[in-house]
Amino acid sequence: MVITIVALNIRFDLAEFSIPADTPFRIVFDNQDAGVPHNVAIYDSGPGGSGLFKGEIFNGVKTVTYDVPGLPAGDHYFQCDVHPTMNGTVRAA
Ligand SMILES: [Cu+2]
Repeated sequence: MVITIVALNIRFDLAEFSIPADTPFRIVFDNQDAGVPHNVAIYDSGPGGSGLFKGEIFNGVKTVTYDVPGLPAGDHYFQCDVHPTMNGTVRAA
């Protein structure tokens, strides 16, 4: 499964996405903010939860594909570690 996430103007273009639990997937992360570093990191519950995945931080404009390991069933949390106001929910079921 492939999820595409765009970052533009210090915002993600989606607030949540759903994936099958315990199944590796890919995130195509399109950072369109020139000269601005972003990433996508996933935590088990919310900010300060255990890290499940940490994508490389990189400056735009650039697209990087992350290989993400399978996540346990449940609702998790994703954010940009550089800008924690960029965040949303990952639903694994
Ligand atoms: Cu960011």
